[in-house]
Amino acid sequence: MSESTTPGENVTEPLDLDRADPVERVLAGFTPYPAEFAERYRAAGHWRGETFGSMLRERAAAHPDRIAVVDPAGGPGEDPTRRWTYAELDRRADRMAAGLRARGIRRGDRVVVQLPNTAEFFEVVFGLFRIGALPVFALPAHRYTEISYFCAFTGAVGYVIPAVEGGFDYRELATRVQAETPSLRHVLVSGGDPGGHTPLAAVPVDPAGAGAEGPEPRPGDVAFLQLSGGSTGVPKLIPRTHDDYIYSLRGSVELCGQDERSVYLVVLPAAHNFPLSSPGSLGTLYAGGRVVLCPQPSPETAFPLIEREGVTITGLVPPLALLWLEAAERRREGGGPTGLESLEVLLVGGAKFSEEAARRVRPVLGCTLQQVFGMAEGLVNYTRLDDPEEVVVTTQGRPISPDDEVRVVDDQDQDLPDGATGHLLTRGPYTIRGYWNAPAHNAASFTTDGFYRTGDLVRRTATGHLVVEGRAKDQINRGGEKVAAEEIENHLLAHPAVHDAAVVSMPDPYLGERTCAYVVLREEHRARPPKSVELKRFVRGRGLADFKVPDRVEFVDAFPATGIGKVSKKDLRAAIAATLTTS
Ligand code: OOB
Repeated sequence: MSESTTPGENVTEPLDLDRADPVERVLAGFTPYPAEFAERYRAAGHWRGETFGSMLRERAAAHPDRIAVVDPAGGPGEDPTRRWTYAELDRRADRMAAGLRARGIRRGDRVVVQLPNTAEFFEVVFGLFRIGALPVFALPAHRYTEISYFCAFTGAVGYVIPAVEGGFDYRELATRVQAETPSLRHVLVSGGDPGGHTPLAAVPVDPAGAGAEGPEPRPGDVAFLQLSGGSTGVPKLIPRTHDDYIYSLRGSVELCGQDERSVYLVVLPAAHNFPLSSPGSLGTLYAGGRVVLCPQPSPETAFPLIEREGVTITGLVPPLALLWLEAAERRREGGGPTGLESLEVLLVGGAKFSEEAARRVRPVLGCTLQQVFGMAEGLVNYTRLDDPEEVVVTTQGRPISPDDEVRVVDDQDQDLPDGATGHLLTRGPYTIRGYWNAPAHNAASFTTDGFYRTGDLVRRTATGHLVVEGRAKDQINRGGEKVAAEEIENHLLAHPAVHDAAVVSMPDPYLGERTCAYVVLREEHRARPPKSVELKRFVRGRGLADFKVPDRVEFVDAFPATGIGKVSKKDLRAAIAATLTTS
């Protein structure tokens, strides 16, 4: 661990990005479902040969005038809210697809999409889906380190950004990344001054124009690359196909009781798997419902939108659910209505939701809680709408599909009985068989017969529900935002005073966990150690998402060791937890 690695270094056998055909390049990094499984999933009716392009086309034909997307922070005017019908979204996707094709973007090409919760997100993503180019779903919080890695590792030809958002200038970031990434030909800027790049608004063209035709993607094609929460030095990319993802949408829509009357509020960053597909915006569009974009997750922004737009369903990570519960309680104490009367279902997931908070959802928010335990790699568990309240508040649900195979095993991969806590392994019709272009990681993250090692420690109840008991992967779950310990350790190790670093979780009443970096200094720096804040500033200065900067830094002379001489993170976690309870 004291060896410093830079992003990209621990990826073996890098893909030949000079291969001429972009589709071939994607395929070369993709582990397909074995034929007998694919046949089984088709025969069961899970995979129905749909693509995102055809899905939107069909919905637009069936109900062209129904509202698909509502963006309250839209263009200038008295009521700046933009409302796009299904026909409008479909037309915009066609025009975007044609414009992207006319600029040379082809089926199989990768395009990093880093947009806030705006209507353009859907215009761009469906435009890309339609030509079979792959969105790479970056989060707004990602910075130079992550973005430059995604662009280089995927050989991205495009990068789509806002101009300035949350005080951060994405155009400057794009300029820097573009200068270093030969493949990156197109930087498209949504809204505001494009700052020398191409305005996104200049891309769409009439699809009837020349040069706009091209091959359509197939249902078994990779539709996009999602990001893994990760536990290694660099994030891994998750290839999801149209077939598998649309199946997870259909299943989610059913289990969450969604239909054309559903109004889903996108509170979390739109590109994350949870608000995208559980059932999320794409599930809502699948069901023919309405997607409302929330520019900020705070109750001050979200509550008035819920009231005005008649939102029926939304998804939150536990810290936000706590914040909403507090705000709604204050409104109730004030004697007035909460304004949340339209809300029927609240999904909470991404991190463990405490039983105590879960019990408050129905009385305080007046809606049904559904716990979600999902992962961008595939498997998603939901508590059911008709589960007894005890099950809803004490478990993280059960899998979507009868064909989700779930194993709970000990350290030797031996199956454990119900009630015992062990490692969760899973395989099924919407769980990947491998990360994209990462053979070494895949050997460790999947069993030889294709089960994904989730890194989660769970127990299964007699009813088949899963309870998340902990984690074996070296990751901190900061209220749903995942921090890979190794990635942060590598950044700390780049500091001249740092001899060794070990990043662990520490308990936090609000986020569940925060990050604590234990640091051993080099001999010569021990007399005059750097301040914690200096190390935090150093990590931030490396240009990475803010949520990854350690919350606390502790200096020690040496790390506790396990029996075989590895750093005992268990002991470090216990030490910081003890420090926090006594201080
Ligand atoms: C969701 O996806 P990711 O890919 O950001 O993170 C997956 C990991 C899981 O392996 C687990 O460690 C943790 O997040 N997790 C939970 C949880 N939901 C996710 N841990 C405890 N309780 C839960 N309810 O986080 C995600 C994807 C789709 C839907 C919902 C969440």
